[in-house]
Amino acid sequence: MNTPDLYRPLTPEELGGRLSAVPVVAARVGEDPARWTVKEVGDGNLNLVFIVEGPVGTVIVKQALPYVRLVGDSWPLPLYRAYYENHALVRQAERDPGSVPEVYHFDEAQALIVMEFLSPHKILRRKLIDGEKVAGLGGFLGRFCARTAFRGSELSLKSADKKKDVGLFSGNVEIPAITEALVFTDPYYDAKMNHHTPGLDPVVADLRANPHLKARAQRMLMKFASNAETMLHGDLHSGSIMSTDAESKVIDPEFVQYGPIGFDVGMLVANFLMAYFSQPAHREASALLSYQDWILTVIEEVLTAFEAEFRTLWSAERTGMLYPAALFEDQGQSSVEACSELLAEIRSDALGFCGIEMHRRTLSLAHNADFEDIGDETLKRRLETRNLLMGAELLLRAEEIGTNGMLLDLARQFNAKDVP
Ligand code: SR1
Ligand code: MG
Repeated sequence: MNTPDLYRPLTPEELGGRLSAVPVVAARVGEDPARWTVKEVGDGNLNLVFIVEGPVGTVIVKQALPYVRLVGDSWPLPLYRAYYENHALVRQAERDPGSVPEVYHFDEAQALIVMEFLSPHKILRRKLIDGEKVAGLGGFLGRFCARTAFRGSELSLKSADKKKDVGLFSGNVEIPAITEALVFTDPYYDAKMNHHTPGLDPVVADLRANPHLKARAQRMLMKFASNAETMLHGDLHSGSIMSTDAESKVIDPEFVQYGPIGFDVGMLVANFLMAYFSQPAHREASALLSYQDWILTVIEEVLTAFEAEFRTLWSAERTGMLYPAALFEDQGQSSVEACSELLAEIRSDALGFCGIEMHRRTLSLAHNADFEDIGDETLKRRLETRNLLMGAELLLRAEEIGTNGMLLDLARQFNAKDVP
């Protein structure tokens, strides 16, 4: 674990001196730090991020700060999250090769990871705001979710190995606590750090006046906190994905924890739905419909690829203690129905998590640029209202929305909803 007294947030000026002594970094960037250019480019909620460029090549350096960058040092946050992020990246690379940046070096004392510089990749959220398409996006993300979920669970892992891993990640306490509060609870009451677009008050009041909806959100929180089904990314939004026009990578798994299989895929779909609902503020009318349709296609591809890959792994890699062949195939019985039933449950969980994520990004502390970049407050409120209402529908009726067609129809209905 880290040694806090050795740690300090590094400046671009001192980074070269420190990292050029690490052979693997010198080999990637160049031996002489005097010829390095270092820029701090972090614009996320938590960390420092440096681009380090030299005569040989470029790397990314991510260093955890001991507090929440978005809020300041009044909200301390342990540095050990970098330790868990490093472990998560290693496991994701094993479970879905090529899906995450390669890690070159991890310095536990400095809470610092040196990794592959992705270029010409852009943060996906920005691409969606700018109206850019990414070939193969939905398939890649659906397979990533299925592979990391299946291969990180006792459907695949030996029970003892999985339990040991649950033990390792269970030390990451404060990070899940952020999600437990900011995502699952704060949107549904007047929590201290909440903020929302002023004209949303009546819609927000309706949500908070619905005990059934709040009970559903708390039930999802119970699953999130208690169902250690697999190793999650834990924060799989469009800011945790970098893409070119034809290739994508998943980054930033510092919110890693063991949790329910449907969580990552649900968060992902929520972020595509928010991109979808926010589009009228970002596109000319002539391009709006076709780009919104493309986003819906991506959602459909995520869900289809997730299910198809999960079924493939079920047939080929079901080597763990769950649903063993001894109970099915070895007795001449198919396990296809068991797989379908499990997938239906995962889907319903995913849609519940999806609805909650749509709420928290509009009502809780950490909003997203899809809506925050909208200058016209009336338009912002109208688009956020559609998003909030669809989120409630998903949370309340997750089990009933059994097909992707139903989900996309619902999105189209709410997108067309006349909001004063
Ligand atoms: C205080 S951290 C706020 C948010 O930033 C991260 O990216 C997570 O989404 C978290 O909920
Ligand atoms: Mg992040």
